[in-house]
Amino acid sequence: MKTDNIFSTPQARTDFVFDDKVASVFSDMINRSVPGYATILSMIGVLAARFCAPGTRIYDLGCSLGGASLAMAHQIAHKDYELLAIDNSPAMTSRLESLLAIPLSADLPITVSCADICDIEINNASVVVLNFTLQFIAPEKRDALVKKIADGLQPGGILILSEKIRFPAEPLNDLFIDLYHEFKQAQGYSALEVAQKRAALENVLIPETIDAHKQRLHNAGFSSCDVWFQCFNFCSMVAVR
Ligand code: GEK
Repeated sequence: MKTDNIFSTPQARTDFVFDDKVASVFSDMINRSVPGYATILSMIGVLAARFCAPGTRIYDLGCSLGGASLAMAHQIAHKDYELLAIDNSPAMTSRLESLLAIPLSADLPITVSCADICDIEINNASVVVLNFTLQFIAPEKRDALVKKIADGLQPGGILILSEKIRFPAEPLNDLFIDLYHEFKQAQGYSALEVAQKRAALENVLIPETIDAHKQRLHNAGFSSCDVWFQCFNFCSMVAVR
């Protein structure tokens, strides 16, 4: 795994993008930046194994290098499903295609597409995954995307929604952000790397509160939803159609 040192030297502030430089170190970056990432992936596999009905589709929206897709494909016992892994970064999808070309992955029912998830159709789904992707979608497009997912899911199907979150109480919000920065330094990132990455994400990753997510899921037609994982300002929810 190539080490992420993208923000290790002083640089002019620019908005974060999922380009080739990021894609080349992405596994290291996300493992050291999202508390509980490996656990979340593994449990997405457990959830998918429970909910993936034969003859249906799974959508991994904003799949990056396919961490969630691979966790699901390795844990679902049957092969009677189609897993659509979608990302709008060509640097990510081309790498994922190469990863899937190895003999060990050859019979996994995964199809990779490079597309904007706001433009695709979703139908006959039993499982949809937005693992730290909705936070990068423009806030005004989020309601329509979540509604499209709800409409494309079969009754009883699930959306797994993982997000960086913000807290309504300012002191608690500040505390969790501070503890998160301590976590990043414990993962080997310097104070400069933490500060420069934070600045680069400021206009790009827009977190919302858990209540705002629950309200949107409810409005979209999900019958129930709740948090199944949380660590500081990172959480994962499951919503049942
Ligand atoms: C994982 N889910 O490892 N359409 C498609 N993809 C998009 C869009 C869009 N409109 N906007 C952003 N992305 C992955 C991790 S990373 C999270 C997801 C992170 C993609 C973007 O290109 C990137 O690959 C991904 O969403 C977000 O389980 O880096 O914190």
